[in-house]
Amino acid sequence: MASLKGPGEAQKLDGSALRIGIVHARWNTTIIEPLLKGTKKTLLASGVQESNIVVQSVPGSWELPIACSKLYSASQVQSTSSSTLGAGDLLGGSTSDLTSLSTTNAASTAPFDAVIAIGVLIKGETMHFEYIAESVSHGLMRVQLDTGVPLIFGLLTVLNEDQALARAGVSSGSHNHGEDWGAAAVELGVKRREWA
Ligand code: DLZ
Repeated sequence: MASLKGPGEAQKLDGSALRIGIVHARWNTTIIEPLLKGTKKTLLASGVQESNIVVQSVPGSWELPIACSKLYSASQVQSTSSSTLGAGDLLGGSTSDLTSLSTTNAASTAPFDAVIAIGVLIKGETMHFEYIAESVSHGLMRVQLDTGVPLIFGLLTVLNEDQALARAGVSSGSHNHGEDWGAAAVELGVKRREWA
């Protein structure tokens, strides 16, 4: 029987023409890594070419809105110039720690069809979690509406590590939410082209 929760039946969409950007935080890397893997797995299974997936990282979730905004606007500039965009270009920052999952030298120079923000916020003893979760959520929505590029919300806001592991497909029998984020990016990327 289908689960009550979740995104419903997967759409069978062709992502082969899409270019997708991913920005992930490095905080809670052991959770981020499987989420990133799950996201890429669905993108590739939907036909997105590996060379058209650009992955960059930032220190923590707080930095996701500015990074997604900059990554997208850099891809718009790139589409009208000969400059290249790869891991490490972002905000003049450093190369992703998860370099084995990162893709540089994207084949396409078109603006991204969708951008996926991935972060994991785990509640601690202070109000830090509440401030970051709310600000980052609003920030990502603002970037999405201001730029017009679909920005997939891959921010886990969990109360403890067990909840995080259960949403990253790490706990036995659990589902990797990254797979849903990849599917959402393909669906919204295809729809964005139809809406244009
Ligand atoms: C400082 C901090 C804390 C305490 N917790 C998290 C977290 O659970 N998840 C996350 O992605 N980032 C965390 N950060 C880092 C902030 O997001 C940010 O990177 C720093 O405050 C620097 O701006």
